[in-house]
Amino acid sequence: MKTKGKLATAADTKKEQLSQFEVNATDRVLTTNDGVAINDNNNSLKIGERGPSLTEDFIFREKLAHFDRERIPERVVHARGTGAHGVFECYEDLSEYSCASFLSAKGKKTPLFLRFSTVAGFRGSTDLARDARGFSVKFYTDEGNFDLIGNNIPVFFIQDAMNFPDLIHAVKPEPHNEIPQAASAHDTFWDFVSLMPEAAHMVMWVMSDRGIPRSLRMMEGFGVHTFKLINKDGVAHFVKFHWKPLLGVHSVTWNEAQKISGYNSDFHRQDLYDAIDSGNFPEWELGVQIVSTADEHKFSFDLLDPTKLIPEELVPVKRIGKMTLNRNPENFFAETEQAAFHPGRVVRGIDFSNDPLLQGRLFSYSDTQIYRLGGANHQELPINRPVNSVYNNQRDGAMRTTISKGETAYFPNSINNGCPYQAMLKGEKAFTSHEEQVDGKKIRARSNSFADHFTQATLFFNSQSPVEKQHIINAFSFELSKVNRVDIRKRYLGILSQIDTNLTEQVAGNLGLDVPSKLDDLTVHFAQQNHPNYPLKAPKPEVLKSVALSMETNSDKATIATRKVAFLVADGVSKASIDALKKELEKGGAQACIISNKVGELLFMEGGTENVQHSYLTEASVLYDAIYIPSGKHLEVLAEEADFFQFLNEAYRHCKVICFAKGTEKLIEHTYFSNKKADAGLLINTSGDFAKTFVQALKAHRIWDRETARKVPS
Ligand code: HDE
Repeated sequence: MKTKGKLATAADTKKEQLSQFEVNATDRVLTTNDGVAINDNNNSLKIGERGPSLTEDFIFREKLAHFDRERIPERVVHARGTGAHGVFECYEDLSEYSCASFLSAKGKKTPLFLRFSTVAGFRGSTDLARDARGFSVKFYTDEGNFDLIGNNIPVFFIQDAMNFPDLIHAVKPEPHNEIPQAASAHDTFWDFVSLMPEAAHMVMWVMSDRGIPRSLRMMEGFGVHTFKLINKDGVAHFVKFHWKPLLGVHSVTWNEAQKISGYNSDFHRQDLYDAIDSGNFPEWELGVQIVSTADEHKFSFDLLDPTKLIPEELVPVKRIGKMTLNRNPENFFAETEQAAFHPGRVVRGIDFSNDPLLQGRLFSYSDTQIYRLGGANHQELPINRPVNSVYNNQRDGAMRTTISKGETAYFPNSINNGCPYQAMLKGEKAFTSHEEQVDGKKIRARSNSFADHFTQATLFFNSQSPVEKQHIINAFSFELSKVNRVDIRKRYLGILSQIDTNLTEQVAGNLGLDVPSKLDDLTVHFAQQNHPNYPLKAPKPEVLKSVALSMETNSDKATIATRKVAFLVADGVSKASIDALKKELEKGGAQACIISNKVGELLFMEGGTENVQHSYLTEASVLYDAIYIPSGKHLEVLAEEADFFQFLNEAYRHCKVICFAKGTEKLIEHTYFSNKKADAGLLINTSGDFAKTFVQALKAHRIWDRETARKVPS
C-alpha cells in the first residue's frame, strides 16, 4: 500500500495523487489491517471443531467489527448518485472578468470530479425517477478546489433556504409509512407546492421530459444561482453558469422511465460507466451568462431570485471551456460516496451573490459533510484533497491523517518565522472577498422583486414544442391523479390557471375537475406571509418564448454517437444483413447490440457463428434507442417469441426508429401497428441506402409525429 510520501506536494494531477492511495491486491497475501498474514479466512477460532468460539480471535473480531461500521449516513438529499473523473480545458483567457487561475489561459487543463444524482430517492433507488438531477463538479484547480454544484434544471423550487427542510420533507417518502420511494407523485409534495406558488416554475421543468433524461451524458447543467466573477482589479460581474452537453439534450418518455426502473434501475449509472469504460468520453461546454453589476436591476426579474433564469435571448451564453469525463472511479465508496461538495468552496476570482438560497447553502453543505463523513478532517480524504498544498494551523480531530511537523500551531508566531505566512506577504495571490457595499436593516423579509411566480413558468410552457407541451400535461395528470386528496388537486389547478389556460383545461379534464379561475385562497394566504399584498402585479417580461428552453427545437447538434440499436435476431439470421446496418452505425459512433433468444453462440445463415451477450430474457426495448430486424432464415423462430413482439410494440409506442429488412416485413402483421403506414422512422422492406436513412431518422431521436398523430400516451 503506497500511502507514504508527500501526498499534497507530489501530485501534478488528481490521478497521480489518488494513485498514491490505491491498493491492488493482485498477487498479494491476505492480511489483517495490521498487516498480519491470514491463513484461514473461512473458520473462526474455536475450542474443538464444534466450538465454542474464542473472543481472542482478533482476526474474526477485526473482520466483523469493520463490517459492522461499513455504512455512513447517506446524503439527506441527492443520496442516489454516480461519479466520474475528468478534465476541464479552458478555451480562452477570461481574466477580463475573473482572475480564477483555471480560467486564465487558452488550453489550460484542470482535473475534476463530477457527481450526478437524483434528489428525492434513497441511495438504492431507481435512476429513472421523475426528478431534478444533481450536477456537482469539483475542480481541482492549482489555486485550490472550486465546487460548482448545480442541477439539470436552471431554477429552484424555493427562494429562501429557510424553506429547504420543509420542501425536502414534503417530497421524500411520507414519514408514517415511508412511501413512495423516489417519487414526487404523492400528497405531501403536491400539498407543499400547491401552497408555495414560488415553486411553480421549477415544477414545470420537473414535469417536463427534463425530469426523465435519456442519459446523464445528455443533460444540461446549471449553476442555478447568480454568482460573481471578480477580476484582478476587484471588479465584479454577475454570472450564471451553464453546462451544454455535446451529445445534445434528450429524454425518455414517462412510460419508458417506469419500465426502465424495472428492467434496470441502474440504467443511468450503467450508461455513464459503460460509455467512459469504452472510451466514449462524454463532453460538456461550460457557458457563462455575464451581467455587469451596473445592470443588476435592469431585468423584469431579480437576479438574486433562484426561481428565475436569464433568457438566453437577453444575455447570450458564452462558451468558455470544455469538460471531458474520461475516467471511472476505482472504488465507488472511496471516491463517489465520500466526495464532499460545498457551494462555499470557491477560489480567487469567484464569489457569491446575495441570493438567499445560495447564502443558506453556504452553511448547510459543510455542516452536513462534518456529520456525514464523521468530522472536520473529511477534506483530507483522497477524493476531497486539493492538488495544491495545504498549510495551516488547524490540528487534530477525528481521523487526522496529516502529520504536521514542528512546534507551532498558532499565528502569529516567531518560532517558525511566522509560517505559514499570510498570502501576499511575498506577492502571492489570495482569495479576497468582493468589496460590496451593503447597508440595511436586520429584518426577516422577502423582497417584492421576488413576488412574481408565474411569468417564467408561462415562458417555459410557451417555449415548448406541441409534443413537449403534451408530455407536461400528461405528467401533471399522472402526478395529480396519484394525489389522494381532491382539495390538493384542485388547489394545484389554481396554480396552473395562472400559467396557461389550455394546460389547466387539459389537466382538469384528465382529473375530472372544473377549471378554477384563480389561485386557491389558502395559497394566497401562505403567499401573503412573504408578500402582504400578494398577488402583486407581475412586471412585463422581456421575452415571451425562448428557444433554449425546448429540448426539441434546441437540438442543434444532431448525432447518433453512443446510441444503442437493438438487432433482433435468432439462429439463421443473415450476417450480411446485420453488417449492412452495423457498419453505418459504427461510422457514426452508435452501437449495434445483437439480441437473440439465447445468449452464447449465434448461427448465421451464411455459416459461421458469433458470441451473443444479450437475450430476450434480460433485455427490453426501453433499454435501446432503435430497433432493427435483419433478413435471414430466422423468422419462424422470431414469430414464436412473445418478447420479440413486445420489443416491436414498445419501440413503436415510444416513437423509436424501427427497421424491417427485406423479407422480414410480414412480422409486422403480429404487432399492434400492423395497419400503420411507414413513417420517417418506420422503415419497411428496406434495400439500397437504407442504412443512411436509418441513421438520419435516428438523429432525430424520436419520431414524435407518430405520437401526435395517434395520441399514444407518453
Ligand atoms: Fe443542495 N444539498 N441544498 N441544492 N444539493 C445537498 O449536501 C441544500 C440546492 C445539490 O453530489 C446536501 O452533501 C440546502 C440547490 C446537489 O454530493 C445538503 C439548499 C441546488 C447536491 C444540501 C439546497 C442544489 C446537493 C445533502 C437550499 C442546485 C448533491 C448532502 C438552500 C443549485 C451533491 C450534501 C453531491 C446536496 C442542502 C438547494 C444541488 C443537505 C440547504 C438550489 C447537486 O447539504
